[in-house]
Amino acid sequence: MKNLKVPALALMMAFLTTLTLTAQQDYEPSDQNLQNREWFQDAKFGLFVHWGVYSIMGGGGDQGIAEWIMERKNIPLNQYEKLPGFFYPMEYDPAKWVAMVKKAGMKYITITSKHHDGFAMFDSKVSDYNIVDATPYGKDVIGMLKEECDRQGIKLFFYHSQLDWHHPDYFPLGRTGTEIPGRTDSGNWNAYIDYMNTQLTELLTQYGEIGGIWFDGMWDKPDADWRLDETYSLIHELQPGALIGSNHHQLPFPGEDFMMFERDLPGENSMGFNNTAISDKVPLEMCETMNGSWGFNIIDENYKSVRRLVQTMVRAAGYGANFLLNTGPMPNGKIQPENVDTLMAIGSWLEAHGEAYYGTRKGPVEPQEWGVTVARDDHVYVHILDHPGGTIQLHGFNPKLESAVYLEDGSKVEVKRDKEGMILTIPAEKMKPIDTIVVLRVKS
Ligand code: FHN
Repeated sequence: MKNLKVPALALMMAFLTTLTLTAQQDYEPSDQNLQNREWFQDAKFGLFVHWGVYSIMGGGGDQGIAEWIMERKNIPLNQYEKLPGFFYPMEYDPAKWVAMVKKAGMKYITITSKHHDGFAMFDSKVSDYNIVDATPYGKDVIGMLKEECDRQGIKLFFYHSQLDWHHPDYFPLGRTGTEIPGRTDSGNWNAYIDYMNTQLTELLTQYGEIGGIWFDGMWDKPDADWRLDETYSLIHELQPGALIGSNHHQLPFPGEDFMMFERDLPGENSMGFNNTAISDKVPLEMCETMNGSWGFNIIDENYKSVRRLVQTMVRAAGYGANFLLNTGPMPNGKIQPENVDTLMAIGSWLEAHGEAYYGTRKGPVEPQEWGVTVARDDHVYVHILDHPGGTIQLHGFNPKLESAVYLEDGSKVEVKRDKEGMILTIPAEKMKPIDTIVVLRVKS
């Protein structure tokens, strides 16, 4: 979110509290929805995809989030509208994308159906400003991806921006994009919400069963009536199993099925907008970039290391949160090779250590500087991420054990106990560069 200062944040929070009243108050998740929430938490790891006509500009030579270029450079509306005319991703191969996702150990994809620039990356009938009607490519990249996801057993979610810098009825304007020349100076807000609901209906009826909708952008208009009740009811009526989440940085509103944290672990607030409690009612998800941008940025080489990303993924699991790792595909339709390399390395790590990750939930010991615990059935996995070796106290956790071994080689781990809980002794030579995993089998 752009330059969000503290007073603005406070205002936004106050508004969002009143918004909960208009969300889907009487919502009872269907059985399918509850099952999907379990699936989601078991699945744990997904690919976030920010792909749009902004990708052509590759961030325009600036560091920073490239999908905001229309706003950052104040590109006049009628000039930005030329971009779709250049969008021809001739190397787009959804079969390759999905195969890559599987090799990376990911179980779902969340792709931008529409970002803040208002351009629909799917076949929309309600406006021509979409990939089929406005680009020479003329194909529904999202429909193609969905077919491949179905074929290869990957779930597909849609990121959908409620904020829209392009639509003439997105008026009064919000906090962002006010300097973009050519934006509307009048408009019918309710007509905009109708338009958004029509596009959502298209997304929920054209592609078979989807994973859910990942909303973003309400924060742009802290005083608007977003008619959330209607939108959420519509989604749950069309696909009761679809999971709804919204990146409004608040505890979930009624009608929402999961809660997300942007570029911060739950409870952290390095970004300045994750200043919220952590829900214990719905599944959690953390999203993260591989460099500093969501959309493709041609100059940003500030890539996070595999070690850092795996450790963040594992730490997120220690809070009970999924990890949604982003890539910004290039305008030719290929995934950046640097990102592919990183994903393959994470995939190899997961192949060897996935037992201690997939299907787990937050463990019995609160996340610590040294690492986290996660649990599945009678197994507790202790992930030691940042520790020189020596003793590790598991505060408040002292059950009888069947066994305590290293995941790596099955050898025994020395366990002592005191009144604080269990103490593991990990010799320095047993420490792994990314994650040293101890498997505790608890006696029932
Ligand atoms: O403004 C967007 C941004 O471009 C990106 O989509 C991220 C992803 O979480 N969300 C917004 C900022 O909060």
